[in-house]
Amino acid sequence: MVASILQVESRFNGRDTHQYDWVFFNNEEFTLEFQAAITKATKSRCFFERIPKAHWSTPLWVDETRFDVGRQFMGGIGVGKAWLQSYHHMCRWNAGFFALEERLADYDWYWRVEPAVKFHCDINYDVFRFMEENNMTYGFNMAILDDARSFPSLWEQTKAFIEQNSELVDNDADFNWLLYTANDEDDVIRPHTGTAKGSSDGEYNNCQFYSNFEIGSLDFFRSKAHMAYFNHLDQAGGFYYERLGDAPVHTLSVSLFLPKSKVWYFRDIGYSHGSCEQCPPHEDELEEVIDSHPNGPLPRDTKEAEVKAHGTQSVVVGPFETLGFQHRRWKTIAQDVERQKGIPGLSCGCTVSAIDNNNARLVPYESKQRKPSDTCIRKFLGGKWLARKDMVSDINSVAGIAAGSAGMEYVLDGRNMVSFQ
Ligand SMILES: Nc1nc2c(ncn2[C@@H]2O[C@H](COP(=O)(O)OP(=O)(O)O)[C@@H](O)[C@H]2O)c(=O)[nH]1
Ligand SMILES: [Mg+2]
Repeated sequence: MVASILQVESRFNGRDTHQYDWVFFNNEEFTLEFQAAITKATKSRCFFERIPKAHWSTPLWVDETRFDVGRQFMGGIGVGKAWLQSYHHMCRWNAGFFALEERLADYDWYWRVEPAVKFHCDINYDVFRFMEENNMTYGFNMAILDDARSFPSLWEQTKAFIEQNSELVDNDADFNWLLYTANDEDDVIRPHTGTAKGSSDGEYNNCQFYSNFEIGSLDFFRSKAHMAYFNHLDQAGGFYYERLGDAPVHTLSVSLFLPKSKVWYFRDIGYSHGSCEQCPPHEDELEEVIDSHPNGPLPRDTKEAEVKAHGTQSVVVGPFETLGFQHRRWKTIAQDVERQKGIPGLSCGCTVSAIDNNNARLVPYESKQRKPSDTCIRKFLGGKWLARKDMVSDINSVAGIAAGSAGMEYVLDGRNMVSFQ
C-alpha cells in the first residue's frame, strides 16, 4: 500500500494545491505498524476505518452451504479467487456498501487506490476538479472483458430490475456498447439468436470498466438508483452463489443510470494493476511526431494543429474524425495543465500501449464465452475507433487471446497524441 501511496503522492496528490485526504478501509483493525507506515508516506490527513460487520458478512438470506458448494465449484473451474470467502465480501462491499460508510459521508468524490498498483505518469491537473467542472460522474481508465462464469445470472437479474424499475433508467442511457452484436460469432455458452448482422440480440457482452482504478461521484453510488440495483442483486445472493464482481456491477449501473456523456475515459493516467497496464501517449512520442514532421521540427505554438495534421497523414484515413464529443474535453485538461504551469506532455515511466492492450487478459482460455469482435474500449469509444485494417487473427483464437488486441489491426491504436482529438 505504501508503494501505491508514494506514487499517487509524487504524481498527483503531493502538490500544495491538492493534498486530498486518504481513507483506508479494513474488515479488521489496522495495526499500529500499518498506520505509522502510511502516515509517514503522505502529508495529507489519513483515516483508518473499520468496516461494519453488516457490510462484511454473509447476509441472513444466503444459504451458507450453497455458498460453500458454489465456491468449491467455481474454484475448481478456475474462476479467479472465487473460492475465497473474503473475496466475495470484498466484491460486495466495493459494489455497494463502500459509498455508505460513515467516514465518506462528507466527501463528494473518491478515487479508488489499490495496494501494489503503479501510476506511471505525472497527473498535471486536478482530476476531481476536472470531473466536477465537466459535469462528469464516473471515470475509468481500462475497459476490458470479464470472466462470464463469475456472474452467470447478472444479466438476467439486471433485465428483471430494469423491467420493474424502468423509471430509474436514464433517458439518455446508452447501453449499446455492452450488448453483443450479430457479428460476435464464437457463441459457445448461448445459442446464437440469429439476429441480423450489425444488430444486437440484447445480451450482455461481458465488457466492464476495470474498477480497481476509478474516480467517481459518491453521490451517484449513494443514489436511489444505484442502491436499488445493488440491493436487487444482493437479495438474489449473486455476490455469494456466484462471484459478481464490483466491476461489472459498477459498469452496468453507470451505463443504466447515467448518460454516457458523464462517463470519462482517463486515457492520460498511466496505470497498471497485475497484468493489466495502460500507458498513454506522452512527451517523448509527441516530440518524435513533431521532429519527424516532413517540414522539420515545428515551432512550439503550432504544435497542436500540426501534430493533428501529421496524424491525419500517417493514418491514411482521409480527414481525421474527432473521437467524439466527450474527448473534446482533452482541451480542458490541456488548459488546466497550462494554468498550472506544467508541461503539456506527460512525464511517464512506461512504454506507450495501444488502447486495447488488456482486453482479454482476465478471461482464461477455458472460459468459452462469446467475445465481442471489437475490444471493449473501442466499443465504448465507437466511431473511428472501430475501423479495422485487416483481420490478422481472430480475437477468440489462443493467439488472439494471448496477444490481447494484437490479433486485430485497427486503423487507430491510440499510441499517438491524436487519440485526444
Ligand atoms: N480488508 C480486506 N480487503 C481485502 C480482502 N480481500 C481483498 N481485499 C482488498 O480488495 C482489493 C481487491 O483485492 P485483490 O485480491 O487485489 O483482487 P483482484 O485485483 O480483483 O484480483 C484490494 O484492495 C485488496 O487489498 C479482505 O479479506 N479484507
Ligand atoms: Mg488487485
